[in-house]
Amino acid sequence: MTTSIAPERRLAIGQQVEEIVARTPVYDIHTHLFDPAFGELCLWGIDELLVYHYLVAETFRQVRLPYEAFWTLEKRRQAELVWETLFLNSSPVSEACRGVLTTLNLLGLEVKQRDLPALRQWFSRWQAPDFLSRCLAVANVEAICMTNSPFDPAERRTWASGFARDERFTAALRIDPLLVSWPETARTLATEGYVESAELGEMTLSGVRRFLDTWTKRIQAQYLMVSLPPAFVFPNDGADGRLIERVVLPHCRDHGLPFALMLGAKRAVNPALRLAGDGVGQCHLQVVENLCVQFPDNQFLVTVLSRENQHELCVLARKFRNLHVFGCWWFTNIPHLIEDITRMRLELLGLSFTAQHSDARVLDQILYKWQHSRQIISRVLTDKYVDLAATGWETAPAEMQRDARELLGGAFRRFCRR
Ligand code: RAT
Ligand code: ZN
Repeated sequence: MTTSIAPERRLAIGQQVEEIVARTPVYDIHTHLFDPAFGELCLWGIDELLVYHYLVAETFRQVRLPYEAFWTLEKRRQAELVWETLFLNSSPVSEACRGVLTTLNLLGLEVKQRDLPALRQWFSRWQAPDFLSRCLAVANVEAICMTNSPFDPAERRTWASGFARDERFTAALRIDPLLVSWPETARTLATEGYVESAELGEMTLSGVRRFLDTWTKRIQAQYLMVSLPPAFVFPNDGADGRLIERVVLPHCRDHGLPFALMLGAKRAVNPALRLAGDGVGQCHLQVVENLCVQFPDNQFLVTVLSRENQHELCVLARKFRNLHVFGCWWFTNIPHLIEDITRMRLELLGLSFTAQHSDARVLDQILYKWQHSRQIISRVLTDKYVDLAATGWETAPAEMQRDARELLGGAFRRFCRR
């Protein structure tokens, strides 16, 4: 017999869940943020918020300015153009625009003034370390995983010079160039003495393995990661297929690290938009099935960019415990899709997934990304607890807290410890 739940009871459950989810600290498992030791790579402030590539893409839809003319502008001027176009000449209803306003609001600023110079002045009073602590506190984020490229000269300088790690930042080893542009990458590895040629013989394979060893240890990587295009298939006889099978997966097994696959990003659909020019396509999830079946001793973290791939991915995760689904990535990080995807995951996977990652590139963005996602996660969890209550099953606050921890980093940590 199911009971119907009185509206007051539903409201009380909702409030309780909202409080618990807000109080639960997050481990933000995929971002493009950096430990402050990386200096200029560590982005924050109003101008950086405004030139976020999500907003740049939206601005180009409204202005007639040639793409190249935009890129020659100084960052301040670019930010002003985005502000005028998306916030003053139109209502900022898109998720990326709303995000700027949520962020400013959470920092205690009056958004209704629409006063960019005043906003700039407010930010100019901050120093990076204090601002970092403020953002982490307001967003209730306890740890941030960076995306670290061993191929990026700017990053390499900091790793090479050595620095005291800020414990709130963890690292992930990003290896896209190794898999998506092997011939060029082989040349880079050759100049560093890891390989002699691009020919994938035993010598080269063990050289690449040494390269991954060095970097995994240097940055204390929590996982290896790559983003692959929709057309990617595995297994395959190309360099990417062989490198994954012969180097990346054995390396991950030896180090006990998951391999994260972010699938479905179509790079440079419109190259003139630069970072804002990537698109989406459905990926072949047979890839994930093949990996999980053929490499049961490896662990895979997977997120997919296409909405159409989400259900199939969930079903796969029911079949393979070496597969952990995470986040609502990039174009799926919008309220109605987060809600849909989170609901579906809870219904198919229970609490054994990571509900969200911020993908923040600008520190301040963690405020809005987590505020918006927490609201939705709370709403979906509330519905689930109400459904349970209708059967007579009462969920205690401590149990709700345990569940929220799972979704916001706990399930990920356990998966990584396996
Ligand atoms: O969400 C983003 O900012 C994208 O540009 C990408 O960084 C994507 O998340 C990725 O990691 O490839
Ligand atoms: Zn990313």
